[in-house]
Amino acid sequence: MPRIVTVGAAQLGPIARSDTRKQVVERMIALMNDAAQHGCDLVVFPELALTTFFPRWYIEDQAELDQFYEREMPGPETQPLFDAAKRLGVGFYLGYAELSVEDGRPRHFNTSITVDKTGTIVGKYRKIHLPGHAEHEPWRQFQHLEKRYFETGNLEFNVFRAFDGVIGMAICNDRRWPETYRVMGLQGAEMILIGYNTPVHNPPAPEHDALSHFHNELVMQSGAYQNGSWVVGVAKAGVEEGVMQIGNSIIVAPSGEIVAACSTVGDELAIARCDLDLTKSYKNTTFNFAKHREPQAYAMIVERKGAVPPA
Ligand code: ING
Repeated sequence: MPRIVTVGAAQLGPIARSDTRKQVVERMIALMNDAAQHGCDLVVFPELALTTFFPRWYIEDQAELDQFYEREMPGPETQPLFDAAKRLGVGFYLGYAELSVEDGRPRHFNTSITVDKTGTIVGKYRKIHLPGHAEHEPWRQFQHLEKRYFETGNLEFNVFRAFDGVIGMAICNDRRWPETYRVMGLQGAEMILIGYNTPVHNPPAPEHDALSHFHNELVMQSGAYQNGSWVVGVAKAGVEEGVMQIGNSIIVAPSGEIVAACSTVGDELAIARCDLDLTKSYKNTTFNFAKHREPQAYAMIVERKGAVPPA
């Protein structure tokens, strides 16, 4: 019996600072309804999907800043998403800003969860690769203060069983780092879910702006192929509070081929029937880690003192 998971990349267009969570959740449930009508088992929403991408601003007032975080999941405003999952039989990946109290102190994380068809949270992840900067940098057209507003994730890269397969999660900048995919690939990941908010313009390297779609696809296609895994990448897209963010949401097969893509920068659902057993064609051959990887060799190289200094 083939293990087919029908996945909807549920891209969101811009979310204004003034948009309420109720308004955003209604947009998300509309996408879930559409997904259910097309037989989806799972939809993937973007990173920080409940609010505008607030790290673009330098916000000094902690109370104002904390308004962008969720203190509970589900909470009153997000419970309708969990109800919809159960009603429709469609699970979801959700990215959000998490404010929790741990070790007796407030903790702030850029977090994602996966919820199954019964409306149960089956996986949680906190973003490890936090891009940007921690201090106000007025020279930038817009800030990218994830290093100020979030702590480095403390839940590692884990995989979990759901939707009849082995599922992993990452968030935005994580997708640019090969280690993200390999750590989950070594745990047998068959599908890696990733939400992102990616401005076209990268102030430290404007020469990369024209390559933003190419780099987005490159990293997810290579991560998928080199670990024999499906990869689903979903954007918060469009001009959001004056900042153009890429769309380019895609579903990538273990072959590295893009099998579904969004073509707008608004709310859009791109759907693919993903055969989880297709992963075996790569995990059992080219990327049979037990047969072909040489971790001892890598360890030896890593042990060698320092890198060759650039010319
Ligand atoms: N956003 C961007 C991302 O990694 C970025 C940051 C943009 C890095 C462009 C490099 C180039 O897609 C988040 N939220 O990580």
